[in-house]
Amino acid sequence: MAVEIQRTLVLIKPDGVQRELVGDVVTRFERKGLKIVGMKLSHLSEDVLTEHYGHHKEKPFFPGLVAFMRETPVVAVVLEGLGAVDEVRKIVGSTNPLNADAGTIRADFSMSMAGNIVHASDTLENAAIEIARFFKPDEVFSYGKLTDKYHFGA
Ligand code: FUP
Repeated sequence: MAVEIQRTLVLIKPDGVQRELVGDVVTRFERKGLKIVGMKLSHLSEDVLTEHYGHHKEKPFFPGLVAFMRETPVVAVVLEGLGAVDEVRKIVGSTNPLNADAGTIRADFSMSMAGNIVHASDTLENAAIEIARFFKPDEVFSYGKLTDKYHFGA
């Protein structure tokens, strides 16, 4: 089956912002060939975080997770490209940086499960939900790149 062009959501979390890793993180996605179609700083509310991390609501680490995510604004990014959801998850690495493959963002920049630098959507369905959670429709853009015509395998 041909790989389709997808959009996915990334959040550079407060540890990434505080450790001045925003540029390094964004560079990894750009170097891969993913297109930035949305990007902004956002200070997340408790309500938005409770929705975003709803699958962890009953876990003991949930209050700490919400407090951590509100320490500073996060950088929210929408990335577009062939198979973007899985490609971005590969670049990000496993949730626990100690288990993440070398070369991934989480393995290379962190040793902390709580402070694992980035969030990335895990499925195409969740990507659509999460993009709509953090971006208004007119904050996500469509535009051409010189390299668009070299999407071999599409
Ligand atoms: P991921 O999809 O890789 O971001 O992983 P999860 O949605 O399972 O986890 C979201 C965040 O909850 C993690 F990035 C960090 C935090 N978390 C913990 O602090 N402890 C855990 O045991 C699991 C998750």
